[in-house]
Amino acid sequence: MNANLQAKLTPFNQQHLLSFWDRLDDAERKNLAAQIERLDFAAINQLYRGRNESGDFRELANRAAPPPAFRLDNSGLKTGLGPFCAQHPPGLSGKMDPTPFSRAETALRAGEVGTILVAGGQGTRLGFDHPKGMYAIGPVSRRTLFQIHVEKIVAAARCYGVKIPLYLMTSPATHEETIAFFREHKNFGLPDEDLTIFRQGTMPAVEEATGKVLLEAPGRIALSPDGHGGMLSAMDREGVLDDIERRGLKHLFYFQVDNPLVDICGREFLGYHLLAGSELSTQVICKRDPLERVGNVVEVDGRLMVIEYSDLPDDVARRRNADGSLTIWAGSIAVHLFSAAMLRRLSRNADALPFHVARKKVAYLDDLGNLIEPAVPNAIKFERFIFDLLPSAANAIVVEIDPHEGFGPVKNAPGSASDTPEIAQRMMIAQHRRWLEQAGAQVAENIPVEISPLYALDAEELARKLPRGTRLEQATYFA
Ligand code: UD2
Repeated sequence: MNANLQAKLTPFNQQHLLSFWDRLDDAERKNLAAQIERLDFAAINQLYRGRNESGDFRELANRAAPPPAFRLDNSGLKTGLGPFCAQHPPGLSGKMDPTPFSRAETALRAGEVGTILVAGGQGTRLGFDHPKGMYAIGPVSRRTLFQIHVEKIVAAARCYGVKIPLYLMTSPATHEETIAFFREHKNFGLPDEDLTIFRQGTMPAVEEATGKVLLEAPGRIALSPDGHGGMLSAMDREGVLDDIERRGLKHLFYFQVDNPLVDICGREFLGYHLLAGSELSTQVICKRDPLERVGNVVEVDGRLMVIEYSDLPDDVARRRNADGSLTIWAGSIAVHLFSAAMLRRLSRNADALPFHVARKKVAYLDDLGNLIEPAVPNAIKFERFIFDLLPSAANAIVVEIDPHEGFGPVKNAPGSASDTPEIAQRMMIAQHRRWLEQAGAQVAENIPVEISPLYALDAEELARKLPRGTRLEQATYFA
């Protein structure tokens, strides 16, 4: 028995982690010892003790007001949006105003913009046994989510004549396979020096009834990713923030791996972010269903925050205004712009992001060493969410987008009721059909069409490129 480890564990009643020590070979002992050394058991115990205190969301939701936002109908420009309002008197049409576009283009041309893709999730709901980014989603091309995202970045870099780096976050479960996939495909055209794949941290799962850290094998603690909020400390630890500073990047466009429609570095969103002097901007959609599985952006006591869909009481979610619209309407699609300076500042503040508690089924070894597959949630996992930076950000803004132009999440297995690959593909086809028709093409009914960003990044570029009189009679992929 290892006395040092025993001494570390005893004050926190976690000695059971060494129950099978005598059965382990040297390599297993070394691994287990390293896992134990890395854990802060005092902090874990504290989180466990506070597991029922993490926020009274009903009370919070009752105080929540809809956030000021740039609405699609332009109404939002009237509301308090910091310095932006001083420059843009009420009534000015945001959609028609060229200023956000030109501000965005200036920042892009100056090489001030980088991208962050979070891809540490395990994609269990999709029923796909690889990193989700490897899922083939292109309706005609069968391109993967990773390829589609990277092509948008490569195309934008080419368009503005700059480097746009990608910082891609993985977890232990997705890291090696993601690296191998990018290597195999030559990074889909992104230069090596512009791609950083970094790994997020982990947290142990603890038994809900006792607070004991669970073993998943005799020599291995059950660890899971620490949530996409783990990005902040991982960027610091892995030198990503240093790289951002070295390159002089000022703004980071953040997105999730599961949304093939995301408008990466889109000029309107970036332009509003810049004009508002915002440290953290958030894209939202007007929720189509009160219980839609998106975070709810609200204002509480004058500060913006997100109440996750799973935390918002149903009756509060269903509240409506006199005109029938949802009171809590702004659904976060997890697309943000962060100022680099804010990320650096908050990465040094250990409490910037609280842990959320999730009750999950976690397979574990019992005292006798049998692997138990629980039928009901038995364990607590701790996760940080990146959107919890919102209340700490200066001049934060909210920008509404049309979901047809930027949100087609791939979450659930084919055939499910919502957020499936088929639905996302239909949306991709519909968007590209609209672009083609706007550019004057005739597209036969019911044929799939798809456009690589390397061919045209948006409807405008397509209109410039597409030969006049284009008629499409069969499935077509513009590469
Ligand atoms: C997320 C948002 C939700 C809404 C929705 C839009 C959270 C908690 N909720 O819901 O508010 O915006 O997306 O589609 O984010 N990930 C990591 N590491 C982790 C966990 C997740 O990188 O430890 C990544 C994951 O690979 C994915 C993204 O974060 O790209 C979202 O994760 P999710 O699928 O668990 O979140 P979801 O769909 O419940």
